Amino acid sequence: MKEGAKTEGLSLDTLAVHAGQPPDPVSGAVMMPIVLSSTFAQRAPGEHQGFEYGRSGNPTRRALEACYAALEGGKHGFAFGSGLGASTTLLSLLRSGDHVLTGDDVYGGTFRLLDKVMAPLGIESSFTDLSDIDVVRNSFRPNTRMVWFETPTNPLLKIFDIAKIASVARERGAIVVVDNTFATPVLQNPLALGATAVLHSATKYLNGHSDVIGGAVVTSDEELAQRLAYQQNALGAVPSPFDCYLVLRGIKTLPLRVRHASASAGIIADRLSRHKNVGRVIYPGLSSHKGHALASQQMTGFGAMISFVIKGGLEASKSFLSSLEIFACAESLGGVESLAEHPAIMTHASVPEAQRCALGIDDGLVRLSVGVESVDDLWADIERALGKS
Ligand code: P1T
Repeated sequence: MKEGAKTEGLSLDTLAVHAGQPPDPVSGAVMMPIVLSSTFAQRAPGEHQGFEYGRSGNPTRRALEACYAALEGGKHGFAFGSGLGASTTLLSLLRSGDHVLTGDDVYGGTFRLLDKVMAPLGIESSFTDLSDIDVVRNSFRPNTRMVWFETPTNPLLKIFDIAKIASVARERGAIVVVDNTFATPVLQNPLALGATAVLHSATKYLNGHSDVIGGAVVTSDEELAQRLAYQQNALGAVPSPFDCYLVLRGIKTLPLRVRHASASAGIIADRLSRHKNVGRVIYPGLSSHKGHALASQQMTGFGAMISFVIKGGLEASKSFLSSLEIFACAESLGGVESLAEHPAIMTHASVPEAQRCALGIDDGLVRLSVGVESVDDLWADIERALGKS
């Protein structure tokens, strides 16, 4: 796509391939070059061509940031060295005495950041089920500056109403951050629904090949963007040019991967819900899911994450996870390859046991990230392993 070509009105499939990446004006290279230089020559002190020092800005990173912004329909994109680097940078905008109203079910590392790092700095968080808008309204405090939630949540796949929460937050003067890692911009657009900022662990679907740790924030709020740009440079949690290149490359197939994996997840969730060794199946596409109606309206698909309870508790879930042959038993999600994990022992070990139990992250709970392999092969793998659980 030519430099300066209009991107307005283009579909996500086109933006994923082209956004932020016109052919290189020097060589005509169609793929974004990886500019490794850590510093950029200035004609005279202060006279540069848009880049000074690699932490402050880099051409490959700039392309990725433009691509992030285009995918989420925002004006400003920011790339980080991890999802938690993105979270830390956003949270660093708060001051001691501020309160963050947070969803009750969040990635364990996000919980740890809020509970063990931000709280001692005087930034308090309360973890609340945001499914009921009256509860949301009543959970605001005079010092609530930020509402922070995932939807679907990790690992219980709760669905929260972005538009309603954003409308209450606007009345109260708080900004809304939606972690869109599980849905991706293919299935859900939080900014269009009123969120102030969207956050991603780019490690997951955006990169999509389990070979980069990265993070993203997108916003159209000018003041927030200015402050974020300052903090991004001041805190320095930035990605390498090579990682930016890999994520740009991964994003080109994001819509294809997400749609394919989501279709497979729908089939697998349905089959799981009829299996005798399986208890509760949590998948927003099932009509039994509490958030099914909202997900049908807020998302354009139900995603490729499934959580379910294996009958027989810890022993059965451990045996299932070690019997899988195609699914790898590993943390993370959103890659082309299918993964399975045990949230209580693995990704959510930093959430205190009592809180985990209250939420339903119990010993029998297993989380699947469905990849792009043949759904029949994946189901055969699950069925075989369930036979051994
Ligand atoms: O791992 P990192 O790129 O720093 O991203 C953190 C993060 C943020 N938000 C969500 C919703 C996430 O799921 C994650 C990371 N999650 C895992 C590693 C996991 O297996 O759930």
